[in-house]
Amino acid sequence: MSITLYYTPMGSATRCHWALHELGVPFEKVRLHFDKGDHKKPEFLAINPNGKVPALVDGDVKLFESLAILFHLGDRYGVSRGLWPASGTDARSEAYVWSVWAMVEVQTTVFEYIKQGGEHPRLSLPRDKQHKDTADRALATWNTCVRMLDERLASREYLLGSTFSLCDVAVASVVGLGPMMAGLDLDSKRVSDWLARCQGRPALARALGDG
Ligand SMILES: N[C@@H](CCC(=O)N[C@@H](CS)C(=O)NCC(=O)O)C(=O)O
Repeated sequence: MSITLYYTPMGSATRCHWALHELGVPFEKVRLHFDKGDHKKPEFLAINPNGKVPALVDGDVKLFESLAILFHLGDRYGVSRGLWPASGTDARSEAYVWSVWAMVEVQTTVFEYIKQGGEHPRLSLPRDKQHKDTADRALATWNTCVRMLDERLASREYLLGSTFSLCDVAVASVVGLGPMMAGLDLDSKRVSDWLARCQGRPALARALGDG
């Protein structure tokens, strides 16, 4: 069965790219070029009708949405490799909770902060259109998210216990955006240390190097 990842470097596809290297499964990569409109061409829209990267073809199944791809990779290849909890276990349910939380709560908060309080050339509103109250609320939510992670990591080295899993890929790939794209502080040594452990994984370096 062959796996093909459609990607651009340094974006939502990176978490899937990272996960594939963690799993050590063979895969092909197809890099898309936004400036050439590759992501809106009919041959790519036949794989991802949403016209965005990442997309993944695994045998007969065509997938999009980076988190759904991560779940698929965990289910299909991660359990036997100790990188994803077995189906039906409490740990599997917790993996869903933290991964979805990162994508829905944390990522939305980071992008809201960038839009309303940041200086990103493409993602921030012009200064005179930004709402300070909204930016302040996003900052408060960010700090709550960091506190939640701090508590979760108080008794565990990684999100699901003593070993790294694809749940850490999902959450670290989002939490890392706060400091990197929005200049948000990680006001917890425990969380910064966990993020550094995740970001120091050779599989991530390989994914970034491949890009
Ligand atoms: N929720 C999607 C977001 C995908 C996404 O926004 N990808 C960006 C690159 S990071 C993209 O393809 N942008 C092209 C476009 O919006 O036209 C996911 O997690 O896969």
